[in-house]
Amino acid sequence: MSDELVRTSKFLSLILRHQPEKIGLTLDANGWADVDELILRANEAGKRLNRNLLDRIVAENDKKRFAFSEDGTRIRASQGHSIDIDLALTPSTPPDVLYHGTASRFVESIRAEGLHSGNRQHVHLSLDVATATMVGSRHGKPVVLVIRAGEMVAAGHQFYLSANGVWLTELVPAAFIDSP
Ligand code: HQG
Repeated sequence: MSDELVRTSKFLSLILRHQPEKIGLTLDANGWADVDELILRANEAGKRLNRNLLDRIVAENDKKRFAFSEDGTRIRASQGHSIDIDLALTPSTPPDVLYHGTASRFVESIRAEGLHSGNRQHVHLSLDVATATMVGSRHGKPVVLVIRAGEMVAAGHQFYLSANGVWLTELVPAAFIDSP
């Protein structure tokens, strides 16, 4: 992705996941923004944005962070929100084991308290160790925790698969976490 696409993608993450009010935008209950309104408000706030840029970001974004509605008139972030919206995902059955990448300095606290979602709506879990390692590196020296997702399902926990392949759950009690 070009520098402009990366910059615009970061701007969209801020607006569509955390602070739509920063440009006077309102998301609907499921986190969707009207595309025309988003472009208008962004331009009013001095940010270059148009339909072509949005099309390229949705198609080329490395993690497919954003998706259009079926009719193409609305756009939302597929996961990662701190604001209270309902992605309206259907619970699905995860593989028996998922992974969570974190930083080594958090491990002791996670062992004691389990994983909580912090500012976000969900705990984010990865399908493979490589992805989890990249997620953990964002915070420091990466450590990959093994999450016994199958046992969590048996114990009544719900899991959701975001449109861009991230597994989400509300919290992970310490009893279901294996750490190195
Ligand atoms: C940690 C990126 C201490 C948790 C990624 C993590 C992901 C605890 C941090 C998505 C804890 C929260 C989300 C406890 C959790 N004690 N630390 N009890 N419970 N933590 O950024 O999962 O690029 O909110 O381990 O790819 O790192 O934004 O979550 O280190 O999918 O699209 O608290 O963000 O996607 O950090 O990342 P975050 P995350 P995007």
